[in-house]
Amino acid sequence: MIDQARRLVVVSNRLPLVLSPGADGGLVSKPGSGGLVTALLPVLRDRGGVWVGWPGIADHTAEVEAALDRSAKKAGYRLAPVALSAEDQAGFYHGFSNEVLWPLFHDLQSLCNFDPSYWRSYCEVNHHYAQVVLAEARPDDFIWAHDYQLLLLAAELRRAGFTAPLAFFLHIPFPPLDIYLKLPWRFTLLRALLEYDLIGFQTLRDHRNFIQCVRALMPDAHITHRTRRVDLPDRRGVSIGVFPIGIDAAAFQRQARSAGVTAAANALRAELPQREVILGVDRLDYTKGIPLRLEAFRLALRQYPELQEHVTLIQVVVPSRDDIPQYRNLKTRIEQLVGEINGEFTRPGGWVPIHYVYRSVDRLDLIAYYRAAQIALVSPLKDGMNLVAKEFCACSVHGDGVLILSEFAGAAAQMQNGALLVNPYDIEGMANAIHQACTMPHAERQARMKRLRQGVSRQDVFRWVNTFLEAAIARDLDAFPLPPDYVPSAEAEQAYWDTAFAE
Ligand code: GDG
Repeated sequence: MIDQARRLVVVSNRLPLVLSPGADGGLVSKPGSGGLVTALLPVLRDRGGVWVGWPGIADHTAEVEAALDRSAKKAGYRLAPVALSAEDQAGFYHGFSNEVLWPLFHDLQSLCNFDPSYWRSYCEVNHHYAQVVLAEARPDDFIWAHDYQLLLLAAELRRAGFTAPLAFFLHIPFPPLDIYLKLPWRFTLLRALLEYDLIGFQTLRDHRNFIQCVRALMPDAHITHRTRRVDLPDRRGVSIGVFPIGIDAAAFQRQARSAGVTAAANALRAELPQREVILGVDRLDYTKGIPLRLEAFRLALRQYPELQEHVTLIQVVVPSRDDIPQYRNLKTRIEQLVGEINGEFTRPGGWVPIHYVYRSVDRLDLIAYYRAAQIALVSPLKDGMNLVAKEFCACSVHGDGVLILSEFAGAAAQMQNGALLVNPYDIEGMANAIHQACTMPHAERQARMKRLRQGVSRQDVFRWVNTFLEAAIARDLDAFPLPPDYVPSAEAEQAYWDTAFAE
């Protein structure tokens, strides 16, 4: 489909930088630091390319253009801004993307607001992104679009007669048929998605759900190659692949060992002597399962009193989308639970069971938290992948951390052999897993973490980018091994219940 010579055009909701007012009244830009940017940077530099997205500022001015030009010179690739008005942001981003697609694709249909004006705005803004791509791209470029904000982009580009190869990666889950069916625009959206040439999902679960929707809703679709190809009359075939995203594991390891992080982690540990530090790090989001996690921690302290004064939960919550009422309510609920739990258990000797941090922390402080913690508690109700789980393992440089991970995080498929998997709705099961992690023999911790660290290093974000681009070159995906699947096992569950209630 593509060859090595093609330029790469990346399209995502946001450009990979943050613009803010500078001292001289102009704008200064800070390059984005996420794994996606790090991994794509060498590819964009080698092949040359463009990144298309919203610059993060509502008013599109000459100053924005100038700041982007300066950033592009430093970055080594072009940054093409999509100008969005405050109204566009409200309907397309806050509305359809975050109040319809986000909850629906995470199986939380009751939180959806299917406002028809949101849909119209989503269509218009996808058209708008397509116009910028058309202005920037050459016919022999390769276009790689990212995530749920751009499901209609390929259809918009094809309508305009654009013929270059188009690929798409969905960072969040794809829902099962019964849930997808609730979407009033289900046929249009699915047909539009199939205008891409390659669609990548995080896990086999998402791939299975997608194929199930295509089978049910598109009787004219022909599904072949062990469900990795969909053909429709009068269209070119679409390849469907599974590409679990990774992190820049080497960078996390290097930074976790650096002198600054070591000192910060030691200082944190010194404040919490003789305690197991359990860590939770999440954006403020109802999909991350924070209230149920706090309830499980409370139950663990009640059910296993020997844990009291010996464990501390550090919960970092990063503010996000706090203009949506559900997010504000979630914050109130979290703060109420933290207050209740600290009120119930805090002891005069200085032990406070939960240290609650509600702000964004800088990257090195985050890595210091990862390194200082012995246990990470990652319990989303559903998650495309969950990078926090992988980052914790990369930073557990002594190799003795324990990862408690939701079986509904995409990461569970790759990490099931090392993590303690939990059902985030099962408060008792999570409380037992907390106890199990706190009392796990050192040798078992090391054996589990070794497997996890090997996996995270091997399947890093560079491999993810390369595999995705290779899949885009290949005519079919038969040569690409499928990643492991995760399905709960009845035997393991029975064994768990047997031991949980054994005298
Ligand atoms: C979407 C999908 C999928 C968090 N707090 C701070 C901070 N972070 C960084 C973490 C991590 C990232 O944010 C969060 O990534 P997640 O994967 O956990 O979640 P989403 O933001 O929901 O991402 C998800 C991902 O896309 C990639 O495909 O895994 O399933 O929902 O990298 O380190 N970084 C800093 N300070 C913080 O306070 N510097």
